[in-house]
Amino acid sequence: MMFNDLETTIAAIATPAGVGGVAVVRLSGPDSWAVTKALMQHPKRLADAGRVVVDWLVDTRDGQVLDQVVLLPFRAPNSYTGQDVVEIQTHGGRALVQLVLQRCLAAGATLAHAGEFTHRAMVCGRLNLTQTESVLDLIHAQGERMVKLAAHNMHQRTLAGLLERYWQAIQTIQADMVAHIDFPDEVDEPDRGVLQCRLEETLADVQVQLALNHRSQPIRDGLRVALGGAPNAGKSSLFNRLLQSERAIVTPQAGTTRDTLTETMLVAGVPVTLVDTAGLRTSTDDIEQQGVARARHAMAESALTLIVADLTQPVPAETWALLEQAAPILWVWHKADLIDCAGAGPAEACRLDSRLEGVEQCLVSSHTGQGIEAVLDWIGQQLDTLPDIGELGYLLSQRQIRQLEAVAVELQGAVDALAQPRLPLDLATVPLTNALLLLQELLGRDASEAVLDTVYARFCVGK
Ligand SMILES: Nc1nc2c(ncn2[C@@H]2O[C@H](COP(=O)(O)OP(=O)(O)OP(=O)(O)O)[C@@H](O)[C@H]2O)c(=O)[nH]1
Ligand SMILES: [Mg+2]
Repeated sequence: MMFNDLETTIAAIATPAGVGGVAVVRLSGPDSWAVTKALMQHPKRLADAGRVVVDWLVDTRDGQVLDQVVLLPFRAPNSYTGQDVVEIQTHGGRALVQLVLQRCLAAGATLAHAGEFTHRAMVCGRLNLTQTESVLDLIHAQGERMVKLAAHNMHQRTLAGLLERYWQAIQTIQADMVAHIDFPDEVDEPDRGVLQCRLEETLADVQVQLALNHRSQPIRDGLRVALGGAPNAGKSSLFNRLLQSERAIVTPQAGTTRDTLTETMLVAGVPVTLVDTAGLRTSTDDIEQQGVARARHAMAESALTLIVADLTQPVPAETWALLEQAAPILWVWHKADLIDCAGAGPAEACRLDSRLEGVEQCLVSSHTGQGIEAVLDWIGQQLDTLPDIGELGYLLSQRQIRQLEAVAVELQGAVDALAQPRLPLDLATVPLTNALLLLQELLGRDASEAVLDTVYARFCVGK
């Protein structure tokens, strides 16, 4: 992506489209103050950085006022981008904020590309690449846990610190090798065994981080929890009760839910996507067959499964078969409000069934709300196994994970080369150089255009 050069003053709407209390047009670049002044009724009021100004903006074409606005002026380098910046807070109307932006462009500003403000912050040294990426994570965070991790990284540069440590360790090892390769007469050949050990230590550290990050992805992407069971077991009712919303259709007719339905809620600060599915049974109806196939697929894909069984009915074979799943299971004895009714008998017997040995079970009624907390607690317990901020530091994105995996492959290559005494030392330095380049890219030093493009492509205009 071609960003404007830093001498160009850029402008964009920084708030989402729509009607709201306030909208923000942001300007960055050497002329941001001048552009703003051109629109102000009392331009002299914009005199000091950091002093909030209230004024009217005027449409220069007809002299009519546009809005009473709040102006936040910043002087370089003390701003988000590191340049002169003005943030114009208008009232949050779709047409109004567009008009203010248009007038800024007419007064000399250029429309910013997506992510261009943050890109400038990086170019001007206000943020490094890993902080830039956590700005993005913060904006896209769906739950409290991800918000805290992203903010922690912006604040503490945790990821940069970690990558820097790897970089230093690898660089020192490589330097020891190169010293001997370049000056064989003056520098003794370093002990290959010792070098190998040192590299293995760094490699192990990288692998621990990768494993930790793979395990923690639900904090970023959410956890899928499928509800499965027989038709009429009350899956959709439970789905609605957990979401506290009448999202799914519920009827006394077996086979009501056909397609899978998904909805996301937060549990312990982590996004949890509930998946309601069609009741499992053999059917000649083509639509229902497809629904059942989708239900099975949804359960196979989910991280957790809630098996819903109507406790007034015998448990059908298809429901028992769900116990074969690999994902952790909670067996929900449903319709607990009917427990005293005549039909409760079969379930009593089933509860003692040896097939349920070691399976967590709970008694739930979606009608009365009984046991709903227990279901949420169980999901919460599964989330307790996710590492906390102290252990994790920062949650890598998929791009960063792929890059760090490539670092691990290069380190393994160097370890393997060192393990073969007959191979010249030079051969072990090649993968180390590759590993250093990969780390440099992650840190945003010498980051290629392509890498920056992937990062900034996810930004919105105005950030
Ligand atoms: N007494 C009682 N009835 C319930 C409860 N939950 C659901 N029902 C009833 O059971 C019937 C089926 O409920 P649904 O939620 O549609 O069941 P489902 O498992 O989604 O059914 P399908 O979509 O057909 O697979 C409805 O008449 C509900 O009112 C409950 O906790 N107690
Ligand atoms: Mg249903």
